[in-house]
Amino acid sequence: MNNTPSLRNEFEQVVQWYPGHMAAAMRRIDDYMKLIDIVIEVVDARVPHSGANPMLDAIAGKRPRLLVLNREDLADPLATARWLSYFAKRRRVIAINGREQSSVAKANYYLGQLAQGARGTQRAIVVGLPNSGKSSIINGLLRRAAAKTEDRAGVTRSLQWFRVGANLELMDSPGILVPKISSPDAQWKLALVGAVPRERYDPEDIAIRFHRWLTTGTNGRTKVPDLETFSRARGFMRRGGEVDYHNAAQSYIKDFNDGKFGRITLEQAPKDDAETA
Ligand SMILES: Nc1nc2c(ncn2[C@@H]2O[C@H](COP(=O)(O)OP(=O)(O)O)[C@@H](O)[C@H]2O)c(=O)[nH]1
Ligand SMILES: [Mg+2]
Repeated sequence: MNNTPSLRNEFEQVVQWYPGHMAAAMRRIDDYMKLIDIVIEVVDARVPHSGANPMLDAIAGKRPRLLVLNREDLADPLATARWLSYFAKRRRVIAINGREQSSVAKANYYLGQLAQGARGTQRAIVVGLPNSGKSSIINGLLRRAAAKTEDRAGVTRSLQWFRVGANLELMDSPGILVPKISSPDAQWKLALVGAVPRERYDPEDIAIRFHRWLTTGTNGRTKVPDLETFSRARGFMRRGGEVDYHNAAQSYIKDFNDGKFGRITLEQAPKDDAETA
């Protein structure tokens, strides 16, 4: 048998959407916000556009905000540099590797600046899509933290705050934002970077769409194998000689996220009108 990998959902939703519990999570953030002075938004540097949820603008309101492009180690450095200069005109932004303490320390520095000059202790929350690196960054920030601060009157017991700067406290649990997966493009990209639960998509679809995108963008000159080549090279065979594309695709996606295909950014910064005007 000579099966080939195929797109199951060429004309359909790539991701089976799950609005219910995510909407609840968004409402919870809205509740926290009353206690929050500073918002730390974590976005995967490989999807700076799709990895953000524009609803955060309304949720955060006028609060000072730090945009953290995380996983810079997996993103194309030139693309990240362009995103940084694009965003820097609009807000405070840094690119970091959330797994490295020295890198997270950059966020510490900026947060200190945001809190400085404000009256009284400022309270910050980390928000972002699932798997964007929120917990890693919280852990990084808390590593230097003093002991837990006491609850303020009227604040629910379940929320815990840690002092991370002279007049800055951090909430120990993150706010989870809903992915805004409007276009099929945003859907496969968000699934590929891990922002969508596994049971919500077909990994074959994601691997195939990614490689098709890569091939188009590089005029076919990419060294990244397509799913078929990858599957056969890795020996993903079922009994009877059929290729097991499903499991192969899961490994493919894992390899992408382990950086084995190189540093790849899935979305480029828009050309800035301000620059050309
Ligand atoms: N390569 C890389 N991996 C990261 C980075 N930040 C977080 N991770 C990994 O990504 C996964 C999800 O991170 P986590 O902090 O749990 O994300 P959360 O779901 O937003 O809390 C974990 O395996 C982390 O080790 C980063 O900057 N680079
Ligand atoms: Mg987490």
